[in-house]
Amino acid sequence: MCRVTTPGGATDVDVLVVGAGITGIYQLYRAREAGFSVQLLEAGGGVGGTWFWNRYPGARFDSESYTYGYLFSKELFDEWEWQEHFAEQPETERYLNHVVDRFDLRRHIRFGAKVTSAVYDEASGCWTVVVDDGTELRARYFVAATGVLSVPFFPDVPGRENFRGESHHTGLWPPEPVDFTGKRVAVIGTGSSGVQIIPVIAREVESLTVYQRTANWCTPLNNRPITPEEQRQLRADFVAIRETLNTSVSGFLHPVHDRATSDDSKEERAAFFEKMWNSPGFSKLTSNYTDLLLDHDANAEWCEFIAGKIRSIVKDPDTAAKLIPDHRFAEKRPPFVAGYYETYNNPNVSLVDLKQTPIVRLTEHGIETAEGVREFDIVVWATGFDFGTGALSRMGIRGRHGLALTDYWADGPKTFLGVQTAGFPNFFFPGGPHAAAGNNPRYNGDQVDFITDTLVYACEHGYDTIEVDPAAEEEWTNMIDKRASLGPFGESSYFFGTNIPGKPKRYLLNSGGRPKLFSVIAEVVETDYQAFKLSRTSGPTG
Ligand code: NA7
Repeated sequence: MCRVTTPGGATDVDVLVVGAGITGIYQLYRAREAGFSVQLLEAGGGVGGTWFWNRYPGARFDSESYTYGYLFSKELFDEWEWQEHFAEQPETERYLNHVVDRFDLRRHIRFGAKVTSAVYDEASGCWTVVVDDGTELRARYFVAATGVLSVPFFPDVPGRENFRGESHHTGLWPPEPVDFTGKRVAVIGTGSSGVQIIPVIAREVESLTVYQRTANWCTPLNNRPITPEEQRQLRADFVAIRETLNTSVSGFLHPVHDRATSDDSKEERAAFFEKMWNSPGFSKLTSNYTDLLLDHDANAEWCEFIAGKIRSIVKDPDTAAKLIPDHRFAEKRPPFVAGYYETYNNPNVSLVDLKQTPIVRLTEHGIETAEGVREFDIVVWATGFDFGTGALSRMGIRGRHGLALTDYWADGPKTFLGVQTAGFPNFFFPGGPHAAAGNNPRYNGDQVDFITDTLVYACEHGYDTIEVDPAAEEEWTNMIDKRASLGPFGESSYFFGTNIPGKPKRYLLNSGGRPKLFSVIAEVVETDYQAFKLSRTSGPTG
């Protein structure tokens, strides 16, 4: 039984978790099961994290539901019947509420509690965390599970505050439904969120104008209900599914292809691309030709295949041309869609290409571009997030000698395993910068498991202070930088932070994926946590 906190001692709680998203909930569960006292603070009014805030119409998984949900309990896996291969946001929010109640976690969670500062105290080895209502909590371990896509980005468009109609960001969607019926609506942004909401609201609005800066390579999600037979099979295959997911580089079930484009004739390639087009979600990335992301011609041929699809779906050739990207496939994170291109055949839907006619400003009643003003009742900002470091850099985190995390990371994040940074003892951030790329809950879960095991190890060996060795941090961070170009994504993607003005251009993911994470974790364990400085700051344990 690991307990660090003593009644009336230096801390209120052993482990303070911030964020009730899928990672924070799991961290709460694991730390409590290990015997620590745990408190979770959540800024929102309910659990879900991403699946609480992104409640815009059409928001849904593009990882398969049963590969995204938790795998730590077979009973949980058995009893929760996902309705669709790619669940919509309300189902996911219900699922996460079910998990919290099933494992009696709600009593450890405080909602509406936004952290404004978190400061390390060297004398006691504890963190003092302040909430926006002024409450202070002292914790031995501070775990920020605050997510990588949790700080919505609003571009600095002149006059944005002047618009007098309704404005909503997809990542900050209101709990009460937005009524689009008969409204003139603008959607700015055509990333994964924009292309999800566009076809859904197009059915309700009077008119829809899409403001697109960069076209994206969208391919069909190919979602469908899970049949009763599939439900039975999923349960029968639980162990095999978990094994496949736990050994997969990106945390998906999709099998890796064994052929390069040059292994097939032109006709065979066309047939294979058709198969990819009809395959579910991310398999277009994970199960495509092995040279797709490495060979320019291979990538260009797949792009030309998708461009052909766009031309065949979208009736107006000018609109189709605007919808065809000029970057390679996977330069940006590819979105998956249902009826997106078809939407542009509706007479009430139009597309503005911001590369030809940039936004000049927002007026009180609409949007002005180089071609004039269009008036709207509702403007939807689907303009993305401050990825990776956004939330961590807004929490007032200070480590040893009062060093601000934002100063230490001024040139980009420095981490070990994407879980700790030197000079900030007892602070962990699973699911933050330098995690792997792929199905988030899988590798975020790996990090939570590692953090919990580390806390238990420290506790069992009489330590209560854990701080990564700067040399280990440097090695991991160099590995991230060195392998940045090996990842699927390009420098114009938000994975390099380039969507945020002024943000340093650094790769924010671990291109080594889960295999690299697992191999370094194994080394850490074999060497008795040599990558960390373990010490004792407080008195005897309670
Ligand atoms: P994304 O993928 O970052 O997309 C944001 C979109 O907003 C993208 O099309 C941007 O164009 C556009 N954008 C950003 N700034 C502007 C300005 N100033 N003017 C016009 N358009 C702009 O965010 P999403 O929310 O769609 O998806 C994020 C993740 O959520 C996604 O990857 C999934 O994991 C779920 P740009 O490409 O920068 O030219």
